[in-house]
Amino acid sequence: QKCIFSIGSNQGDSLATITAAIKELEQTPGLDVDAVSSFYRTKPVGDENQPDFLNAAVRVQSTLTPLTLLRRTQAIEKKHGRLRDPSRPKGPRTLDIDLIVIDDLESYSAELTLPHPAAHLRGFVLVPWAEIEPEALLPQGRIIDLINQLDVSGIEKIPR
Ligand code: PH2
Ligand code: MG
Ligand code: MG
Repeated sequence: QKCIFSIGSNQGDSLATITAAIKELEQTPGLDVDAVSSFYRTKPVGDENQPDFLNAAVRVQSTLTPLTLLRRTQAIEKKHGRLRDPSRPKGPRTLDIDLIVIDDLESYSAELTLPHPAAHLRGFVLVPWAEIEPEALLPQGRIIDLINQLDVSGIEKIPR
């Protein structure tokens, strides 16, 4: 299957952390990274009282089950010292890897909702994704059309 991941970080050396996380994804048996977006500096969304994020999107081809993919991304997050402050669900983190879509799968399990329920509202997910897959679709529409309905002024592409 084809999967899209959104990766974010706003604590520590975010550039090094995201670069390492992509390498670790690549080293996963049954998973091939086939496209990586530029990195973007983005204004925090949700909980605004925190540093800017670095965000990127990654497309992979995988033969793993959705829950195996989720476990793998959670293990990579943990390895990078991801601590969750339960009082700040949208607060600062060293590494966040979110599974956005797997093909056109729709899942409503407690553990994994696909597509990611907020993806269509988040410029920091859609803008990097559109760079590597401009024709992509969500249930809400074409991602390039969704981007046009959002304020993306807080999203800045970092030249490679
Ligand atoms: N992640 C969040 C909450 N807010 N804002 C930006 N700009 N980028 C993120 O990755 C992000 C966020 C929760 O995961
Ligand atoms: Mg997230
Ligand atoms: Mg997450």
